[in-house]
Parts: sequence; C-alpha cells; structure tokens
Amino acid sequence: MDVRAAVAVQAGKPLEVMTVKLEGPREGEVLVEIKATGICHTDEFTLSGADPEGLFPAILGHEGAGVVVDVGKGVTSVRKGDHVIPLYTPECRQCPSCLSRKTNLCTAIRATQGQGLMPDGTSRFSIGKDRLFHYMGCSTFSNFTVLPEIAVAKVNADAPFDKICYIGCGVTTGIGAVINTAKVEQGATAVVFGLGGIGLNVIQGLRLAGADMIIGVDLNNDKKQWGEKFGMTHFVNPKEIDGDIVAHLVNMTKRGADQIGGADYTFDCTGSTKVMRQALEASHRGWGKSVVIGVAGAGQEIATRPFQLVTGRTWMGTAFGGARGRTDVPKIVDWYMAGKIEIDPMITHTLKLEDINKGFDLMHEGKSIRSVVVY
Ligand code: NAD
Ligand code: AHE
Ligand code: ZN
Repeated sequence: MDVRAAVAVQAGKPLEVMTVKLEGPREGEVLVEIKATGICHTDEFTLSGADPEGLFPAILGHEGAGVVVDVGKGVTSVRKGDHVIPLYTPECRQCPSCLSRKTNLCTAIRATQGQGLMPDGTSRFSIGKDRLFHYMGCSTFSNFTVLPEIAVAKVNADAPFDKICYIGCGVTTGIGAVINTAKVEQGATAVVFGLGGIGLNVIQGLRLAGADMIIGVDLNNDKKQWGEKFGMTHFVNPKEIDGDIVAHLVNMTKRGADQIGGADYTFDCTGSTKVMRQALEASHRGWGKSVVIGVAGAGQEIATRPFQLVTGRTWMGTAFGGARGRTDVPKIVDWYMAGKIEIDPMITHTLKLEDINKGFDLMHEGKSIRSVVVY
C-alpha cells in the first residue's frame, strides 16, 4: 500500500515527506494506522548522525499511538480496531531477559531491530526498488507502520491519540526512571538535570513518589516555570552560579547533624557525558543513586574518580524507564485517564506531517517540550 512518511534520507539533513510503499503484516506482525507521534530528542540524535546504530534511508519516530488495521497469521493478543502504542522495547514474555524479571530489556528481536529490519530480516518499507530501514522497531513518522505483535501495547480506546503517543517514550521513561529504576521513596531529595520532554516527566514521577526536595538544573531559564508546574521545588542555571555546579548542589542539599550534602537521587536527562558525571558526583555519599537517561553519541564515554563509587554512590541507567511495555504502558494510559499524571500541558506544539521539520527546529531552539505530529 501507499503510505505518507517523513524519510530520513541522510544524516544531518531535514526529513523529506513523501509517499512510500508499505507491505502488509507477515506472520506474528500487525499493521497499525498511526494517528499521532511525538518527536523525541532520540529521533534528533539519530538524525544528526551521532547514533552508532543510525541507518539511512530510514523512517524514524518511536513515540506513537494508533489503531490496528490488519493482523498477520498467528496473531492472538490484538485484533483489528484495537488501540495500541508501539513499543521500542517489546515484551515477549518468553526470552531469558523477560523471564528473569530483572530487566525490561526483552531480547527477542533486539538484533534485527538494531539493523533496521523486521524480525525475519527484511523491511516492509520501500521506494521503488530501494528498501527503507525501520527505526527502533517503530517508524512512527509514517501514517501506517508494521510492528511485531510483541511490540504493541493494547490501551484504553477512549484515550486521545495526540496525548497518549507521548507515553510511547517520554512519559514512561521519565516516570519509570523514578518508580522502576531508582525506586524513589517518600521524603527523598532529588536533582534532575535537563528539563525537557524527559526531565519534566522525571519531575512529575518524583512528585508522585512523594519526594520533598526536587531541584531542576537547566541552562535555559525558561525551563524554571516548566519545572515548577510539575513539582520542582528549586531551580539552578549552572551559568548563573558562582563556581562549580556539583559543589553548589551539594551545598543546597546539606542536612542532618553531620551536614553532609548530596541528593538521594539524581537523573541525567541531557545526554551530555559531562552532566552525567556532575549528576553522579552530586549524589549523596554512602547511598546516592544516579540514573543515566540521556543517550550520548558514538565514541563518547563517561568518567569519574572510582572514589565516588567506593564511597557508596551507585551509577545506573534506564531504557524506557524500566517499563515492561505490554504490561505497564496500558496502566500508564489509565493513570493519565484518571488524572493521576499530566500530559496535555507538556504537548506544546501540534503539527502536520508536512511540517515535521519545524518540530526539530523548535527542539533545537529550546522552544518546545513535546511537538506532536497528528496524521
Ligand atoms: P529535550 O531536548 O527535550 O531536553 C533536553 C534538556 O536538557 C533541555 O531543556 C536543555 O536545555 C537541557 N540541557 C542541555 N544541556 C544541558 C546541560 N549541560 N546542563 C543542564 N541542562 C542541559 O530532550 P528530551 O526529549 O527530554 O531527551 C533528553 C535525553 O534523554 C536525550 O539524550 C534523549 O535521547 C534521551 N532519552 C533517553 C531515553 C531512555 O530510554 N534512556 C528515552 C527518551 C529519551
Ligand atoms: N542506538 C544508540 C542507543 C540509543 C538508546 O540507548 N536508546 C534507548 C532508548 S532512547 C528512547 O528515546 C534504549 O532503549 N536503549 C536500549 C536498547 O536496547 O537500545 C546507541 O548508542 O547505539
Ligand atoms: Zn524517545
């Protein structure tokens, strides 16, 4: 069938909106009409050419919501008409990782997903004789896409597509990092570096978990009011303080008889390896946990003095907030429908597919939290 897609033709170049061919679902696959998709910083990361797994030409996008319009042979868990959210972290419930109960990183299809292909090693997208790569197993920058059955979460059909698409990455990643990965407790102190589409969801996750002191750090002063909307209690712009940001944060979080500072939990939501180090070192001696959420480009590495770890800090990371997609995503949609979490105010821009590059421009300019393309 003919579909409309924004194609990443080449690294560092704007997406090109065009008509491409999509083959129907094969065994174990579903065809989904994508109704809306968010634009995440990770799409920009891959488009920029910094992603070691980046392939071109490809159809990017991994934060979608839509309706199942056809199913391949053997599909049993969803049917035509179901509302679904594509999952870049699938949940097969059979691989050693799923069975371990220790991780959400299902390995059933990770190898082919990283090669931009469906599990049988082929692509469903093409232009003429040329194949187009899938992206993160989702390719939501197309009005129709094909996904493995294990990579869709069936969700409440009353939920609005243009809001719940954000649960396909940003919302789940931010809230999940707090609840599943860091396991933040009531009364905790926390620092969130980077108040964008992910960081603000970390902040609302911290509010949900009952954290007392929530410090937001961003180079952009406009983010202060954004953080405050979702529960941030203090804001720091590293460009506007005297001296080192780590010492500043340690000082702000001093408490107890010994007056040792450092946050119980810190989160990197920037993708800067320099910030990742600051986040670790701003966590509390003896028990601080620092969670890396941001993704960094090929060749970049993190560093710290081993002393930081010897003295009891834990450096950890999270993908998709540790969420098991088919199990947890429907619950997060229900939290949204029940008013337990907020999404609407974070969706600052709604665009047509033809204007998708404007969404990337707004992200670069620091003017958007989330831009959503509505088909
Ligand atoms: P975004 O562009 O919306 O927000 C990034 C924010 O960081 C901006 O507000 C920016 O001003 C701020 N920032 C940049 N450099 C900074 C610095 N040195 N100090 C303080 N603040 C700084 O991006 P996003 O969509 O929120 O994504 C954030 C990161 O998370 C990206 O690296 C993205 O690829 C990654 N991500 C990871 C996962 C995962 O599963 N681990 C999921 C989604 C996104
Ligand atoms: N391809 C990159 C890795 C990018 C990455 O870490 N992606 C996260 C999701 S970001 C969503 O916005 C993820 O899920 N990682 C786990 C995985 O299996 O990719 C690189 O550096 O190679
Ligand atoms: Zn994302």
